[in-house]
Order: sequence, then C-alpha cells, then structure tokens
Amino acid sequence: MLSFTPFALALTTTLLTLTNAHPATTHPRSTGIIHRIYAGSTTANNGLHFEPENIVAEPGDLLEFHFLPKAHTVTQSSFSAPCEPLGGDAAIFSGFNFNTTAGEADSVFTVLVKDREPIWFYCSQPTGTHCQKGMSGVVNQKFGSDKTLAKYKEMAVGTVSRQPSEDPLASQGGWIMPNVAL
Ligand SMILES: *[C@@H]1O[C@H](CO)[C@@H](O)[C@H](O)[C@H]1NC(C)=O
Ligand SMILES: [Cu+2]
Repeated sequence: MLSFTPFALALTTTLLTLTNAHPATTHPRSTGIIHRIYAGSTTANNGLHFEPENIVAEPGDLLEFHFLPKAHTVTQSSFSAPCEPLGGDAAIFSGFNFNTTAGEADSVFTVLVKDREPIWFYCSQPTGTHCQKGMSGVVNQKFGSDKTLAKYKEMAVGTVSRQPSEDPLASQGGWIMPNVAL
C-alpha cells in the first residue's frame, strides 16, 4: 500500500525546499572549467600585461584573475571606449584589492562567463598608464570581425583611465576569493 512514511515526507519537504532555494536562474550551469589569467605578467610588456589576454570561454566557465606586483585591476569596458568603465551593475570591476609587492596577491577575482558575448577588460591603474600601454584583454572576441584586441590597444593609446567608482576598493561582477595554492 502506498503511504507517506515520515522519511518520504521529509524527503519531499527537502526537495521542495531545494527547489524553492533555486528559482529559475539566469546564470548558466557551471562547466567546472577555470581559466587562470595573470595580471601583471613580468615576462611581457614590462609587466603591464594580462596573460593570457585573449581568452575563449564557454558560458558557465570561470575566469580566475591572479594578481602579480604591484597594484592592478580588472575593469570591464566596451570595445569602442578603451580604458573607460562600462557602467551598470553587472559590469566587472575587481577594485584595487589585490596589491602585492612580491609574488601573487592573497586573493583572486573570479568571474562567471554568462554568455558568448565579448568581454573587453583593462587595468585601471592610472599611475603608469597601464591601459594606455596595452594592459587589456578580451574574452570571446568575435574572430573575423574588425573588433580585435590589437585595435583596442591601438585606440587605448592617449586615452585617460577612468575608475568605475570613487571607492577604489568597491568591486562588482565577480567574487574576491582566497588564492589557493595549487
Ligand atoms: C592598493 O593600491 C591602490 C593604489 O594603487 C590604493 O588605492 C588601494 O587602496 C590599495 N588597496 C589596498 C587594499 O590597500
Ligand atoms: Cu595594471
């Protein structure tokens, strides 16, 4: 005979609770793939560099930014306005939370890739004009279009870096996570 045992009831309740805790989400399911990107590579462009700087990622992949000396950020922009923050609540800004004088900063900045649209980003450190000197990158550039990273870097020359917020430590569009040694 079919009856609701206390166990089945508890299970149903748990499942309902889980379902309620996860309403239809706009985020893609995690793929488990992490792209590690180093900000301030010492091997290229006098350290004013993201490595890699041209990333192809699937929705649900994570971007994990690791910061090398001295004080860099990841700041999202549009293609057409290099070194200027994109604006809006979803735009990526790590904040100046990853200063380090040697080795990697204690924290990383993790960003979920939501779709296949290009994500243009730059370092907004104004001292030393990092963005103008080529410290920028892109996720999911549309290959075959004329919106290339090389073009972005060309347009960045002579611009003035702008910050997304007055508070240099404000961050959005990602998570500050502990930098766990591999
Ligand atoms: C890191 O350095 C920047 C200046 O480049 C400064 O604005 C910021 O407050 C520093 N961050 C921390 C966490 O001390
Ligand atoms: Cu920088």
